[in-house]
Amino acid sequence: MAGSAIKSLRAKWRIWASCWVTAAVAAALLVAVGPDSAGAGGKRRWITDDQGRALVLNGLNTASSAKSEPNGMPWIKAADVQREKQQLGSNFVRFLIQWRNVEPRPGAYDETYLDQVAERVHWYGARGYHVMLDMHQDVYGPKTKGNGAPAWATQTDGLLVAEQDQWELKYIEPGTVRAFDHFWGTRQSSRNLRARYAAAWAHVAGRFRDDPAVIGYDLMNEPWGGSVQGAAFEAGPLAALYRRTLAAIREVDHDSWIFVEPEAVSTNWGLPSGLPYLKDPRGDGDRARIAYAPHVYPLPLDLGNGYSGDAKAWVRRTLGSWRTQTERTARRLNAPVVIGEYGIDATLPGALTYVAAVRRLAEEMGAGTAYWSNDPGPWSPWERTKRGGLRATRLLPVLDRPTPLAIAGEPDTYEWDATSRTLKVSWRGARRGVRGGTELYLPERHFPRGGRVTGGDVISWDAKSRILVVRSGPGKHRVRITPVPDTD
Ligand code: 9MR
Repeated sequence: MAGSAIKSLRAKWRIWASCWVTAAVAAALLVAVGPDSAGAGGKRRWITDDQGRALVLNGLNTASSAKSEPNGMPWIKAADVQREKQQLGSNFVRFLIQWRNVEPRPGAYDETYLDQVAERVHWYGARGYHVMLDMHQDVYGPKTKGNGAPAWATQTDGLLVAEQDQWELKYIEPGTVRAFDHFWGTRQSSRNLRARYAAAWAHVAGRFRDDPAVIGYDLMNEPWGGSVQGAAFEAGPLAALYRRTLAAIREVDHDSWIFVEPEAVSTNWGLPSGLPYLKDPRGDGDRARIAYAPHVYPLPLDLGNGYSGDAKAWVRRTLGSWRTQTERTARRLNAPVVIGEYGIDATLPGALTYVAAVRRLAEEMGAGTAYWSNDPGPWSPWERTKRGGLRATRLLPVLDRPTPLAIAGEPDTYEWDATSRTLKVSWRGARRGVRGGTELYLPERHFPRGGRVTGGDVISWDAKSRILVVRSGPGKHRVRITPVPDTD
């Protein structure tokens, strides 16, 4: 593209972005979203495994490629899941599904599609992964030059969607705005698409409720309000859809986690969310299983910058405000946090430092992470070779980071300190309700001869999976793991 065209595109994007920042800040100031502590017990919540251990979910999104495949399947084979397990030690995947594939005709669910999803879920489950099913959409659906919603659920009233070089700009095309308005019911419409959406989710939940690999459901990727925006959207039609879908899912699945996202534009950039407390029909407080799954994409990176030069300080500030806002919303929702997406073109200057910074932020927040995405290319830990194979990119070693995966008790802090090459983990062991030890992933690149533990007892070490299990029990635990030196 010619330089001037890029400039004008950037200018357009900047104008849109700055309008958004202003509008969202104003909305946040003007609209009361309720006290931060509504429904919250104050302490951080954790997603737990079947042994009652706090999970530190860590993995990738699978996969952007699924969006454009007619059958909705991602590019992976079982061997790719195996490769990921070996090379990254992940225990989590955000797996993309789409409404258009689940319900190709109104009320008719495609069981063949769900079987194929189940087969892939099994590839992960067999390797110890927890799978979050993400009902993905970008720009509503294929009929609005996006992906997600079926054609039968897309009503544009003849309004157009022009192609855009920056794909996010299609969100403000008239046809897209209209399709969302019809979906949210903010225009007069004869059909209730939200009821269909909730029913489709209940069908999916009915199909996966007994699958131990599936940890829960991400109700909608990056919601967009159409012509109703900001807190008016999040506390209005979005919360209403979440409540309806929650109720429908809980009719069939009492226990899976339900992940909710805020409106993406604005919150991805560190601005406040107006999402209100959502009551889980299974109970309040520690009974509730609603998790908060926002994305983080600082605006300067959206504009094509790397994590360098002037943009770096801006991105750093964005990460700070993103954390403040995310923790605020999570407290309001009484929800643990999983960063459903973070990512960058890893060939940009400073990109690797940025990815490490987000991982560090997640450690500080006690948040899970799913990197966007596993699709081979410049954003990914893998790229295609000329002969069609896969090889690691510069990003892979950054994502392959020492981390606890499951903590047998109430986590206090954990951190990979790259400078001192120490994994530090502290927690309070529980008297009852938690079984097993604390599981730590020690990648070969940092711990070639395994880990030396101070402050705790080793239960087991598996050099193949690189999992070290440390004993827990009532009381405070503070362990440090350093690489076993060559001379030992
Ligand atoms: O990386 C994806 C890009 O290749 C697609 O063109 C685009 C539109 O489908 O989606 C990108 O992925 C986005 C994801 O779906 C939602 N969050 C932001 C991701 C990166 O832009």
